[in-house]
Amino acid sequence: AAGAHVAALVVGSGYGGSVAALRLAQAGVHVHLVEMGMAWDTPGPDGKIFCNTLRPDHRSYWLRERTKAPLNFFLGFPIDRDITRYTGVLDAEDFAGITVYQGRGVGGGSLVNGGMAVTPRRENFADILPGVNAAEMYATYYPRANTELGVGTVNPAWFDSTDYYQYARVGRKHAQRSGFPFVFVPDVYDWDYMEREAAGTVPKSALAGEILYGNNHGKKTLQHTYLARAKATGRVTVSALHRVASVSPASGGGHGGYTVVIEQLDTGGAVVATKTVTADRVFFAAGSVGTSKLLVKLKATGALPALNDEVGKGWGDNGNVMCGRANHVWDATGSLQSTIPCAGIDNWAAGGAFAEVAPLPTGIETFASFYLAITRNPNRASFRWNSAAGRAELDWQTAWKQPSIDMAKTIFDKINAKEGTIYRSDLFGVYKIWGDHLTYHPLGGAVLGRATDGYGRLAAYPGLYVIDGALIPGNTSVNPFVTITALAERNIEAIIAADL
Ligand code: FAE
Repeated sequence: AAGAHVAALVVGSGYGGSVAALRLAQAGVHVHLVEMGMAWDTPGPDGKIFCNTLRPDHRSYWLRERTKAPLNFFLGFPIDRDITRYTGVLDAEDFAGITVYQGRGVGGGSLVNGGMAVTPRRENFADILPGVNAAEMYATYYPRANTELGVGTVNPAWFDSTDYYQYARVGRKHAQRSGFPFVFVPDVYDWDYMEREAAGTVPKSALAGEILYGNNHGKKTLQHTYLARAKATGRVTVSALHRVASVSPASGGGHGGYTVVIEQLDTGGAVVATKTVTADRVFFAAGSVGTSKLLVKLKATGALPALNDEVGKGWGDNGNVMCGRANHVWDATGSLQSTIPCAGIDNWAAGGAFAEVAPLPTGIETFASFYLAITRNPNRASFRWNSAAGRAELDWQTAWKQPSIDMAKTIFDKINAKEGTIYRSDLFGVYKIWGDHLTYHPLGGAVLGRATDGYGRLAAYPGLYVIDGALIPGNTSVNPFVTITALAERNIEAIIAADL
């Protein structure tokens, strides 16, 4: 309602926002959680909340007339199809040199991601965030994040016997024959549930191709973990399909809090109402891209002019690059594939390459091994406000993926040489080997200790904080959400102790 006042307003309901909401509420603070995407708590006409990866409908993409699948070709043919424009769960947000995939809805990226829940090696963490006490992170905040998120690992005996991980066992064989360490990767998918899916005693999700546009069962998304506990406090109000458009000091500054302008959206993406709320504190948790875009806009348009010049900078793609390999006919990867990746190839020894053995759940035998590599890539981009166009732009260039391709080749050139195999060139276009046009892991744009103080405070504006992936300077060396969660746990604890 107009003129409403809230103690704490959280912008976005992904990992950072969910941690902030829970911990503030537990400390007795009333929280208004504002999320631009849908609530994703109501089944559609088919009885399901989310649609299947193989049969995308209007629920799949955020405001698109055509799907934009990360693997957009098969055997050289485009696989995208027309859909009805709708506030779907996956945003494929196009910038000049890169498409950035993000979750949209209550639960943020947890709604669409693979659930791979990886704690980085301590020495890598110390390189990436040298200003953060690593001993504290590994003794307290990483364990806390892992517990709250419900992280677990596949039962190795089941892994060895199920048809659904044949593709990963082929990946293991090839990795080991080339001398690479092969590791199981923890995940927040309920592994017991997956075994029951295989046994046919519960509805299938991961074993029925669900992942990219949401899982109807099995995955412990934030809706089932942090957000469920936050709501149970009775102090958290969630507004879905509401987008924060502006934050500025109320009554010209001082201690009057902040005026937050919120746009209510319909499922076609149109603004149907504009509301104004006053908040004592605002936590930016709109994700690396969402928070960066908001902050550069608010600085440039005069709403928050004293934000420092580091705002918008230090953005990276976590070194994401994808590729496929064509196997011999005796190395079939299986027509049945679990969508949940559970293992990977570690060649961090080469200076920075980890490749998850990813599923290619097409429902038919492809003889393909598919990988998402996370690599060390030093390139960083910036968000800038384009006042003529009225939008924030990112200056990433596709060619900046080359260090990631070079790193990924330290793994796959060797495996191909050993196995006598070649790269697939039909998955990302016609004769295109590398998926170098996208990232799943946007990071940075409001880097800890640069755009903010050492705990995410936007120092020029008491009561404004960043608490999401924007704090991390472009790379985590592994899949990022455990680190985003652990860092948020660390920061909110300090903020509650010192500021409230
Ligand atoms: P995020 O989860 O993106 O949440 C931000 C929320 O803010 C979203 O719900 C937005 O809709 C909302 N929002 C944005 N702007 C506004 C606004 N102006 N007003 C209101 N709300 C707004 O941020 N990571 C892993 O660790 N393991 C994986 O296996 C993995 N797989 C992935 C697969 C896919 C396909 C994708 C897209 C991502 C994957 N990720 C994975 C990345 C992970 O989901 C991501 O790093 C986190 O979700 C980022 O968390 P944040 O809290 O920063």
